[in-house]
Amino acid sequence: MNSIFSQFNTVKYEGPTSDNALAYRWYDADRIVLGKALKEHLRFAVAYWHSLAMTGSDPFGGSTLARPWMGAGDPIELAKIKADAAFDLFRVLDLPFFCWHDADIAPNGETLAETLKNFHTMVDYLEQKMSSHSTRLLWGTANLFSHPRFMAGASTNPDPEVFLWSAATVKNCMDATKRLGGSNYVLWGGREGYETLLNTDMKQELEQMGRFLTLVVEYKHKIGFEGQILIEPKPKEPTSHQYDFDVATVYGFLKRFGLENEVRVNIEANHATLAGHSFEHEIATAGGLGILGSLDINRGDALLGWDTDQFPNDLWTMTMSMYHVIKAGGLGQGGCNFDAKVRRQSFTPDDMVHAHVGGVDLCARAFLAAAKLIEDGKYDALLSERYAGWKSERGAKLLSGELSLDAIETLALKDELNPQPRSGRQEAIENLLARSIYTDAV
Ligand code: XUL
Ligand code: CO
Repeated sequence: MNSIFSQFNTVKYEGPTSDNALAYRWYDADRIVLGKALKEHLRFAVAYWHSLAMTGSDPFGGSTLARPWMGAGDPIELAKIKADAAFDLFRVLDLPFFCWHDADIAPNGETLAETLKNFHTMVDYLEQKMSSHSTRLLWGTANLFSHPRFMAGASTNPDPEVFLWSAATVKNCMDATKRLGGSNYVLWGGREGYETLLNTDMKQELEQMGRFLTLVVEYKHKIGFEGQILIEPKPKEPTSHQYDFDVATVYGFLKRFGLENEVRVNIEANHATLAGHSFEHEIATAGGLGILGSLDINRGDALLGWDTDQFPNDLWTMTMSMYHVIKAGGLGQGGCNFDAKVRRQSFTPDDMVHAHVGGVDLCARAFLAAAKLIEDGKYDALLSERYAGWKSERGAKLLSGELSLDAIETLALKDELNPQPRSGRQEAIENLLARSIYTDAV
């Protein structure tokens, strides 16, 4: 079947010295690193919404990416042409996973029943395509933000009818994710937040959101879905305040509703920076809390304050992010989903391939550099030296809970304390990391 991607051969690994622009220079999928193949550590996924559904429009101009499935015609037939192109792109990139929203793969209908019928028609079609392709589903999700009915939120909407619509939609998206063998189900709170507190009963809305998530977790167990349920934090955009602000806020929300052992997080790089954090900060936070689920890979523009969703190109940041992923025990059932889009001037099919090749290689190179850092051990040694006091008998006793505040006072006076300042060694650490990261890990 011909598609806009048929002209491209499958991208192959050719090593760092290759000058073929459409080759992987770092992503040697079967290479064993830290005891496992690179492709199993990274579990790359293509995002259907950016790579197939995006039109290139922005607030100042219309579509620039004229794709064959975007013209006039029968909406289901066009969705099938889009799906054919999607699987052709997966073939070209040779990546193991993809992700979708319901609205990316199937057209909306006039009613809820018609919308769900369209959706299941397309899930059948994807199932058929997956039977002859190796690409698997990393996660499915529901688009509960684009249609005007969601303008004041989905589960947090002041109108319970929108809650009903959203719950029915998520139930169907979870059924489809299970049917297609998905590893995760994601909830990004598109418009779960507010534009102004002046018209918002925040306490009421958070109760609605907690109830909604509880329903999702109950349904997961009811149908025996073995994937992870993931919340994707974001602090703002499209609303001025999103309730799932960052990893720490999401953890507080999960604790409040008793869901901290049921739900993990899908961390997106550009969402982290919008929250005033780094990507690695959010990963380290989730790792420390035991809720790291999956990653949405992209980058923002340091000069712009919104979610530009560009493909990543910063080796330092990605290496430190991968370092914290490894320290957290890896991505498990999660993966690295390219929630990234080409710029609106990059409208040719080869732009889409170049974008993914660069992103894949950056992540693979960063993972190799992080693994090298860990195997080399010098950085970890500096860190453990800094905290060595806490490994001593006295340090362990302080954390064990056996000493009260007044017992600690007695101990402090008896020991004749005289703590000495010690260097934080930031520049020495930065130099050590720079030597390690920018020296090719082949
Ligand atoms: C929006 C975003 C979404 C989620 C899935 O900023 O990241 O695409 O990843 O709904
Ligand atoms: Co995302």
